[in-house]
Amino acid sequence: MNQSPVAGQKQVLAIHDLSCVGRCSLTVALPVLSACGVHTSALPTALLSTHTGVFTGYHCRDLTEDMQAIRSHFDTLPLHFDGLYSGFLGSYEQIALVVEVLKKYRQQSTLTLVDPVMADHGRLYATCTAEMARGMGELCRLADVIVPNVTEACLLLDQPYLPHPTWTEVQHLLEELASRFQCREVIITGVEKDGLLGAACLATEDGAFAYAGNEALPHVFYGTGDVFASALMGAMLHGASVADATRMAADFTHDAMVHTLQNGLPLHYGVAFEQAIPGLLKALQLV
Ligand code: PXL
Repeated sequence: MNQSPVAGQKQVLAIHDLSCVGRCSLTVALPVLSACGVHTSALPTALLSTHTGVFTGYHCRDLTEDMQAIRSHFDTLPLHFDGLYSGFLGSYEQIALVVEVLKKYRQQSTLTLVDPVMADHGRLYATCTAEMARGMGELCRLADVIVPNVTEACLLLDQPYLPHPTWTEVQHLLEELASRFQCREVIITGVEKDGLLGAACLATEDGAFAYAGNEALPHVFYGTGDVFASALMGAMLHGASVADATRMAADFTHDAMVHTLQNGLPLHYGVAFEQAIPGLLKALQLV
């Protein structure tokens, strides 16, 4: 029983929660990566009725025990992944398990992307403890690419939150993250520059910084980090450089926000990335 891929088709393991309502984590990663032609398998970390960003009274089940059982079964299968992509975790104990999974499937050519989902706007998410935040650093150490937002970048570096970092401060954060976690590429999302909002990246190979921004929209959106990181993963698996992938993912995320506003959709259900998929596929030259 071989997991033989369709010729040239990339395979990814997405390690995120399943939030039943409110586009984020797996309900973003699976459709976005599938649209990019990537065969995507899932290792769910938690089951929630909604995301935790705005809703209250949500159901949340930590799936650590199930993950152990799933991993044991995976161990009996001839699985191969070209990409490993982790995000929101359900417990501190899970971090050691995810570390083992990344180590098991990581090879020379595997793209390991860790989104250290734990906080935004200077505050930890409701289910994330300070212990978990520290543990996220262990995952980052195993990554080729990390995608924190500004709050997460500051937390990973044990430094006070910078609400509006200057470009020089952003460059410093990128360099510090690359050096502390030994990542090949570092991207920080939610970066303001010259009146735009977007993402900044550093490719350590040539030390080049890049920025991809769009008009800042005066609203609070949810799940946009997942929309960005999933598109970034799809683009990088298609061979895009980190700077090009950052531009495509930033445009895709911005498009999804614009569609959400244009259609008058409620913001707490996440952004309408579905409408932005044709543009992403065009940018990737897949259509
Ligand atoms: O988008 C990050 C995210 C993922 N999963 C859950 C969340 C959040 C952000 O709030 O609550 C459950």
